[in-house]
Amino acid sequence: MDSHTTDGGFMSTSEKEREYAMWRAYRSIDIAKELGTDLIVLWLAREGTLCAESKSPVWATKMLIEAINKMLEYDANIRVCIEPKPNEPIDRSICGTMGHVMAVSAATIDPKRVGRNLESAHAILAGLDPAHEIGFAMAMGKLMTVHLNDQNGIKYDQDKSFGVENLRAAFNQVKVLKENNYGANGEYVGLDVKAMRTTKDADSYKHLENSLNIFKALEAKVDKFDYDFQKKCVENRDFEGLEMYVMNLLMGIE
Ligand SMILES: [Mn+2]
Repeated sequence: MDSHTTDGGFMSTSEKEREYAMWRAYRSIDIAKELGTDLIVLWLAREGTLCAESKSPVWATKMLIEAINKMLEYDANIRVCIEPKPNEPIDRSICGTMGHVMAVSAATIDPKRVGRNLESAHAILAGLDPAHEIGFAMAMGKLMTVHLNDQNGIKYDQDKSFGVENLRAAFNQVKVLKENNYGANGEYVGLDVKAMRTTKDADSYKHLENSLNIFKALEAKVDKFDYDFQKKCVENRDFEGLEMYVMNLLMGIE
């Protein structure tokens, strides 16, 4: 909302405003240090274009890498955790998916300190499956934190309660996290969820409770998952059977 960042931060077309964005990034690092954390989540809200011809995507991508390098240089311990999103509030973002994060990370001066925060809704907005985005990031050792929520298709970022739109996709997110023991190294799984516009003040924590309860219920479903049956289905190439098994598990039909 700051008037300095109307046209973006690190890739604003104004040099003065790019300097402001760096000042704000350094201040955030100072605050992180005060709070005793080394993790900075970078949600690149306005880093992209509203008018496609207003800036070169080549230049803008290089500006982003340069800004991250400056942050890495400013503090030798800070880790930069990019939360990619393909659009909104910007029309075309520069760093939209896990693949983009991998490439940006590799181009910085210290790739081990640059990783990703997966948000379920942002993956869905990019037309991708959140569980696969989680899996890809984990395979690359880049999943620094997770923001779970849900999203009804490709429209504005909804931050719905976890699992309320696509229970099977939510199940698979919990499954990939549990199977790979996510959290064993102190990582957090967060909920990035918003109350519905119609919610009364007295109910304003319900969406958090609901998300947590759905997560826990899906954890119990993952614990019940019959890996022997899955193996048999895979050996017999009976994926219809496996799919129906998953649906029955989720519907509570034993
Ligand atoms: Mn988020």
